Amino acid sequence: MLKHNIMKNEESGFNTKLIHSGGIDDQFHSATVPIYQTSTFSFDSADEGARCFAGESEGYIYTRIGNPTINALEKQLAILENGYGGVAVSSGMAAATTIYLGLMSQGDHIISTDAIYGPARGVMEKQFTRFGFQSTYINTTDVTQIEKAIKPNSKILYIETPANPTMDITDLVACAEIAKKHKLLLVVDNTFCSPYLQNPLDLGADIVFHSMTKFINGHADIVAGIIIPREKAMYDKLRNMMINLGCNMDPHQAYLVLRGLKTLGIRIDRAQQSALEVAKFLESHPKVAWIKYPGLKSHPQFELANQQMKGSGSMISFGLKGGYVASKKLLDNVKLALLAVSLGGVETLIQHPASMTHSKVSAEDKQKAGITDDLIRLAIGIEDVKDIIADLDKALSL
Ligand code: LCS
Repeated sequence: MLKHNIMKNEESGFNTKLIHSGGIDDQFHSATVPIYQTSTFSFDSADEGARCFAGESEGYIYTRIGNPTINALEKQLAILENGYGGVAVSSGMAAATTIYLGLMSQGDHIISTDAIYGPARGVMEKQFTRFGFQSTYINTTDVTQIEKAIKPNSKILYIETPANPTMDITDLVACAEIAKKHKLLLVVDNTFCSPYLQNPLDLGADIVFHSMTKFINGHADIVAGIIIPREKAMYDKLRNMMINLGCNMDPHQAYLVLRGLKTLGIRIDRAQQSALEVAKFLESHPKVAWIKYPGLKSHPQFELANQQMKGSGSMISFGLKGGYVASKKLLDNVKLALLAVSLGGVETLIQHPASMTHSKVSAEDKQKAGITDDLIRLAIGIEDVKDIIADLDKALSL
C-alpha cells in the first residue's frame, strides 16, 4: 500500500498532512511527487483510449485535462480544505474567472465584498457585463447589507476575508446562513489565510479558492490558483470549464507548489508571529494614523477574526498621519522590504494599493471600499523581525 495514502487519515495534524497527504503511486516509491512534464499520454489500445475519453477509465489523456503531478497537488489541497476535489488553474485570477464563467449564466447576479482584489472586481464590472452578468459590491462586514442586495436573479455570494487590502473581516457563518436561505452559492477567496488559518467549507461555504501564488507556494517564484468545491456536481462543472477555457496549470508549476506547500505551517507560524510584533510597533509609532491587523484588539472585527481564523496572518494595512505624501516617502525609503505587489512569500513586501493593485478601481468605489490614498499594505516575510522593524523605523524617521 502506498505510504502516503495511510497518512490521509483525518486524525493527522495539519503539518503531518502537509508532508504526507496526497502523494503519488509511482513505481520507484519516490519521496516527492515527480514532474510528469508531458503534454500527452499514450493508450495501450484503441479501446483503452475510447474508455479514457468516455470517462470509464482513470487513465491520463492530455495535460490540459489532467496530469499526475497536477492531480497530486489538487488532491492534497482538497484534503487540506476538506473539499470534494481540487481544480488547479494557471493563476488566482483564472480561479476567479473560471468560477464566474462556470457558474453564472446570462442575466445572473453576483453580490460581493467591495474591497476585494482589484482585478477580480474589474473583470466582472468592466468585461463580463458584455455577457449580461450583473454585480453589486458592498461592505460585507455588515451582513444586513447582503440581504438587502439580494435580487431574484442573485446566484453567487462572493466573499474575500480578510479583504485585500482593507483587512476587513466578513462573518462566514452568517454568510453561509444567508446563502442557504436564499439559495445562493457561497464562494470564498481564502488567499489571505491559506487552509492553515481558515477553512471556509467547514464554515458552510460551497466553494473555496486560492491564489496559490501567495502563501501556498510561498516563494514568489510562480503564479497559480486552485478551486475547491464541497460537492461533486460543482467540481464537475468547474473542471469542465477549466479544461475548455484552457487555463490549466503546468506540471512544473505544480511541482514547485507541492514543494513550497510542505512548509506552509512553519512559514505562516513565523510570519504571523513577526506580523504581530510589527503591528504593535506601528500601532505605537507617533507617525502612524491608523492600523488594521486582525491580531490587534483595535481591529474592528477582532473577536470575529478569533472565531473564524486559526491565527491572525501576516498582512497589515496602515496609514500615516502625513497621508499619501508620507506614505510615498516611506515606500521610497524602506531597504529590506521590497516595494512590490503580491504577498505570502518568504520576503517582506510593501505596496500602495490605491496606485498599484487597486489602481483600476474608480476613485468613488475605492473611497466606498475604504481603499484610502494613505493606505499602505505590508506583507510580512520570515526575515528576523528585528530587521523588519528596524527597516520601517529608519524609513519612518527620514
Ligand atoms: N485573490 C486575492 C485575494 C489576491 O490577492 C490575488 C492577487 C488574486 C486573487 C489573484 O491571484 P493571481 O492571479 O495574481 O495569482 N493579489 C495580488 C496582490 O495583492 N498583489 O499582487 C497580486
